[in-house]
Amino acid sequence: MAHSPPRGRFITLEGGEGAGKSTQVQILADVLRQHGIDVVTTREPGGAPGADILRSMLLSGEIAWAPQAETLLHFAARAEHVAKTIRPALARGAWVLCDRYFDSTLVYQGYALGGNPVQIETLSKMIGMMPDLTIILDVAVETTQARLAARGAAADRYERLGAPFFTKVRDGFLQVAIDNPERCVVVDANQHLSLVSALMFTACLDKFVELT
Ligand code: T5A
Repeated sequence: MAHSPPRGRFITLEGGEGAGKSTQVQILADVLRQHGIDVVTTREPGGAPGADILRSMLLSGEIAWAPQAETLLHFAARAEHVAKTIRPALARGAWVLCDRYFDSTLVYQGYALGGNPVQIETLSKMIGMMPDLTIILDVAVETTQARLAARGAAADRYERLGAPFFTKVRDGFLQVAIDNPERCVVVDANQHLSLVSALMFTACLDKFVELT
């Protein structure tokens, strides 16, 4: 009798701008591949063709979205991403590393921009794809600003909101970790890249017996 492959693992990386998520997703993917794991890396908003179209609509700043419209667009992109990329990858046994997921909507559109957290939690439940592990890269606001300045690229809609906004975002992610201790690990991301990578892999070792 044919057996279906075991469901893969779903790991999300969260944190403010410049925390190092995109950099660390690639490093962790390489480490997991060295352990023989099939890894898919992806990001939000985006991660599927339709979701990428919504990403540019959200980040360009061309339209000042009504707050509820902005929240719903993030969830529309997420629904597409889960259906077209995340769920199929997990079903074939791959591990999915996702740069931002629904905690970002709770923190940005909820805590930092004043949206209703209960409604956002309801939408997250509707999506119904819970991460096995969420690593929150915590950086000081000064670190965020220094890294964005060093990168020198044009600021997107959220980066333009500045230090008071970054503070709310940082506090919001720390609150998410307090509220969800079973799936969240906070890593101090002010440190050297290699130390951050090592702490992230330790979090994976602690969570997933198949790595030990
Ligand atoms: N958003 C997203 C919402 O409002 N709601 C949502 O539901 C979702 C999903 C996405 C924006 O959308 C918002 C949040 C965001 O504002 P994005 O361009 O994808 O936009 O933005 P970010 O995800 O924030 O990506 P960033 O590139 O800004 O930050 P990362 O990925 O955390 O950082 P990274 O890896 O690009 O690193 C930034 C710089 O710092 C250096 C890197 O080399 C790079 O130059 N760096 C370090 N330097 C020293 N020491 C370290 N430890 C370092 N780690 C990285």
